[in-house]
Amino acid sequence: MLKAVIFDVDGTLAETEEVHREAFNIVFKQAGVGWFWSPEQYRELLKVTGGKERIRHYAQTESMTDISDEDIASLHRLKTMRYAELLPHAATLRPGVERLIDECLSRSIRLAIATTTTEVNVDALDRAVGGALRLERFESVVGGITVPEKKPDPKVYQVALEKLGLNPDEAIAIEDAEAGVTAARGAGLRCLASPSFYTIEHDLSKATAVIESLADRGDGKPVTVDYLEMLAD
Ligand code: XBP
Repeated sequence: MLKAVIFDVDGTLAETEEVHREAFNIVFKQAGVGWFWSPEQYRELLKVTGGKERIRHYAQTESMTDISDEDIASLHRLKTMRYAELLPHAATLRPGVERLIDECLSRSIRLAIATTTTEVNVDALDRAVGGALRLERFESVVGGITVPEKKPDPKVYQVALEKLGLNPDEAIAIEDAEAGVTAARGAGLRCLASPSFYTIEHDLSKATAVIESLADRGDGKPVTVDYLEMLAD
């Protein structure tokens, strides 16, 4: 029986990756490191999950071996601040997200978040969309600070399940990216996947089902709680 839905954030709740990219680039410019991530580059760089990990990976590809963990942490801290400033001008929830959250709440389906992004970014997203996420009704928000092991590691989903006190067969994950699907499946969860702007070419074949969006499964019908309950491995 379905008791909870665990949502990914970036690309699943909202198309936020362009905002992350812009925030990274502003901070790189201010810091004078001479880096700029184009959308094409960023598509590749997204294979490295987590902002700090992405910066470290890029520094290595640029042969910048003397960059310290403190330098990376400082760039990332500034990027998180910049992201929160940019978000209100850019964020809208993806189609069908608000409707599904409302239906879950009205049917006593519990809600949680499992993301690699920094936890404060989830609050920033809820504020940017005027509280439409209903974040105060989510029982747990597990992110990259709580769980340093980033997706595709299943840890973030395992911790979300622990916090809910549920077995994997009592919940379902909603994801947009290959690493996220791998993480959810690794934790034993069913996983509904809906590709986003940056993950359109990802291999989502490990998902229980792949749909266009939460508003349109591909046949014009939205994702409902009944549909989620029906999804089985
Ligand atoms: C997506 C990510 C994140 C963001 C950056 O996370 O890979 O790393 O791009 O976030 P998810 P931070 O899809 O799991 O929400 O800079 O805060 O790490």
